[in-house]
Amino acid sequence: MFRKILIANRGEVALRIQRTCRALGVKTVVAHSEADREAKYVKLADESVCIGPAPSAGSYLNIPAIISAAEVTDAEAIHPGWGFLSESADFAERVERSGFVFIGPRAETIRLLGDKVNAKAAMKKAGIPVVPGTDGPLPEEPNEIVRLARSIGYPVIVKAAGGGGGRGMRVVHTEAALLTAVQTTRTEAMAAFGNPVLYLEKYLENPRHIEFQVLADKFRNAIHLGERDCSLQRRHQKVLEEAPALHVSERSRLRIAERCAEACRKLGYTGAGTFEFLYDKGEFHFIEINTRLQVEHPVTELVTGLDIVQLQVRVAAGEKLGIRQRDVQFRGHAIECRINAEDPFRGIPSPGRITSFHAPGGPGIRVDSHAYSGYFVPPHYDSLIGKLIAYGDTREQAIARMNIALSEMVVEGIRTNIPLHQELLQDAAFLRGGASIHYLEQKFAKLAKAE
Ligand code: MV4
Repeated sequence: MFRKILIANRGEVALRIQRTCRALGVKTVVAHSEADREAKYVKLADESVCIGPAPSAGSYLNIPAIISAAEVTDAEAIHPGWGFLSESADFAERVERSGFVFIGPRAETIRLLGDKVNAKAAMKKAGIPVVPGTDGPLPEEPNEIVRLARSIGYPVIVKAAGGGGGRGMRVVHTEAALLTAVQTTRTEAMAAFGNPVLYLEKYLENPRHIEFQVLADKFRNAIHLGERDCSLQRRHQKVLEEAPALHVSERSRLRIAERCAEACRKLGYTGAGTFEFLYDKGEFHFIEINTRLQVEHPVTELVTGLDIVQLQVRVAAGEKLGIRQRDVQFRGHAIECRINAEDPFRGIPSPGRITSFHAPGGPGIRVDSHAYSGYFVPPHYDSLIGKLIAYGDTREQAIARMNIALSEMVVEGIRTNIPLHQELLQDAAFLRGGASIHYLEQKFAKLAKAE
């Protein structure tokens, strides 16, 4: 096991990684920006190094500064958390070349799968159902593009190979709009990702977003930890996630999950990963894979009883996965509410000083948060201040526990989206389960009209 790990991230995930390191007896270094100097999780770490100014370009995205911090503190491995450099193949490569272990997949795997055209091709080859569309990059020739879109059938969606997570895509409903949309998306893709490669897919009108968690070691052992339903989102930001996914047969969930694990073995994937699917009319369609730990990993931890961060660290240290697929037991139901410092119904960030903070508790309640009374939420980063995760033997019990937890929770001095979660937990479509990725945006639109 490592002696010391450097955490190249901030906030909630920096604390989450520390907690696992402490359980493993591993020392921690937090690399932080000037804006995060006073945060309690920074003081809680064994060591801390200021790596630059508040804007992340000079700190959390500053590769030389992070590597220097690992050198001066004599850390052995670097955990990138989520966001920032967590899916940067260049970062992973420079970490390894500098003699440290990157806690995540190999740089070449991140590079391959970060290109969505390559990722789709690799998954198709590994036996995973993908969204119907072009089998490679979109050609430049206009007649070819028109022909491909016709063969897929409208509506289609133009996506950038370098995009993902909702960036660099455009829905096209008619042939008349196709070529302009392709041109605009190509220009944007070049500017945003330095990569003009595009691809086309059939646009699925009302799908759910269901993703599968995998873990793999360096000996081609791979397991899946089931799925999460992450359909409730707004502007590509997830709001509430749960496991297991409702109204999908166990047989079809396990079939896809097993294929994801098998794809990891074939690809020589290592570490934690998430396969994202659109679920539409009873079928799963792969869209992309995230090669990092995800914000919503706790719901999977609660239904499996496993510590995903611990397993991530262990496999990075070269240990074999101690768990076989048949050892993974799924039990109960878990729901996560993301607590953001924002105006609840308009979704505008609300940074500032938290004057009073009280975390809920009780049976089946987990709070993952770096916030406390007196904490200043900096305006420079995303507005996530923590997560409330409720577990129950049944979904009904998890919802009941979450309602109590939300009513107990106190955050004063800033606005939060707690009222939105309280509203959502009473919502008939949420209670039925299986709402689509557009449900929450539509609900917001209705609420705005009613005002
Ligand atoms: C799609 C789609 C419909 N059809 N692809 C958005 C984020 C990126 N991960 C892929 N996205 C989508 N791709 C096809 N062929 C709809 C979306 C989409 C979406 C997907 C997951 C979660 C939320 C979403 C919100 C809007 C659109």
